Amino acid sequence: MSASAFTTVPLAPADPLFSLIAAYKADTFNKKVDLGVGAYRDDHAKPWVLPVVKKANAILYNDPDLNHEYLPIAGLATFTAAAARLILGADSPALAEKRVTSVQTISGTGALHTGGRFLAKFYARPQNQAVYLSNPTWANHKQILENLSLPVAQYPYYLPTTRGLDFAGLTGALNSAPSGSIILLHACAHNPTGVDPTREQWTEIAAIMKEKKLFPWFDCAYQGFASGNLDNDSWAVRYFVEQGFEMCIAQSFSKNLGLYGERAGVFHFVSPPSSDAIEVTKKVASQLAIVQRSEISNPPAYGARIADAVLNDPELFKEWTENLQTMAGRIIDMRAALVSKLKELGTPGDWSHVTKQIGMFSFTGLTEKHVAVLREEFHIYMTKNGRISMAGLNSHNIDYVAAAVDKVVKQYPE
Ligand code: IK2
Repeated sequence: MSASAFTTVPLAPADPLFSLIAAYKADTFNKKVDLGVGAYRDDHAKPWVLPVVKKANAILYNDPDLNHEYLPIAGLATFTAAAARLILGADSPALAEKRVTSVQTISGTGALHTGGRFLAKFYARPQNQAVYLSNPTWANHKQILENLSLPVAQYPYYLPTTRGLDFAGLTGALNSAPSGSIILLHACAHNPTGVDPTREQWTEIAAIMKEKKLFPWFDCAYQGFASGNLDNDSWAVRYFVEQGFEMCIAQSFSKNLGLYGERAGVFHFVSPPSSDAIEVTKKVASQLAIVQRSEISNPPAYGARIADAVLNDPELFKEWTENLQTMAGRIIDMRAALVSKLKELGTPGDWSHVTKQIGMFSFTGLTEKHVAVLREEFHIYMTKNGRISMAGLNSHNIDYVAAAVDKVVKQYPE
């Protein structure tokens, strides 16, 4: 007989992405390629510490006043304020009217969790309306929200036939979602598809959501990564604010500052313009503080200090925008290179979606079988759904990857 009270605990499957990372690390083949993890790599497949982050690090290291005291419950105020200006725009009416409250979180995942906890506790959903997630979406969305007992539903997003946006499906779902439903939207560089709505489509999405009284919740993990321009990549968020929505934003600095392991993120709540907006915002801030205190007490300091230094120093900020262009530019070059190599090889299929898609990922359309063979025979790692992290490609492995893709697609036609 077992001595444990937990014998009935079911064995959970390992996280697919982190298992993929571990399998890649354990692979000893010298030409192995990691197209799995959504983390930027340089042209030698190495993690890239942004030069501006190195500078900010040096400033912190040499600061005689730096200590390791607790941050306030809501985090480093100069960082969260700069983060709000970054996503909303420095001239945002919501900021001018003090309708925004921001709390530092354990990166984007923490921002989703904190936001979800707050919404589960305080957002009135008399018919138990769901949080709608795009189909597909970042796998962790569902898991985070279900852990908070928030019901989740899906809206169509991706059309395999065009490898683009299923706009009719998306707008159809918004039109039929019960009023008060929460709609989780990727602010830019949609994960996993790399497919973003155009500005005209965002405008239409906002109009439907306004009419149907749907609650927007933006997840922004890739600002600056999609187009290389921070303002362009937050256009949708700013447009929704301009339209007077009450909304939430989960913001991550993992990718755009390369601070993956430092866990720097922010959750923002924006009240709609109204005579009691400041009061509502204050009340929300007070409750977010309770959520934070009870869950993590106060957020981690180091990554936030680095981000703070970069965001608040005009020279470092300028250098950051150049670093972002280096990353986004290399990814865009790799998209073009992959398509051109596949065309050269006469690989069956139209690969133009790879250059049309944007941000860290491409949803290639490779099947599960292709993915499995690429891994087993060629040691090329990607998620089962055929998503590739474009940053895993470089001038040294692109020929190898294109030739392997060509081979499997020819060998196993869809
Ligand atoms: N939201 C989205 C849409 C994300 O893609 C991520 C990061 N995902 O990166 C892993 C991968 O898919 O390869 C996050 C939120 C959360 O990011 P973090 O908690 O690292 O800031």
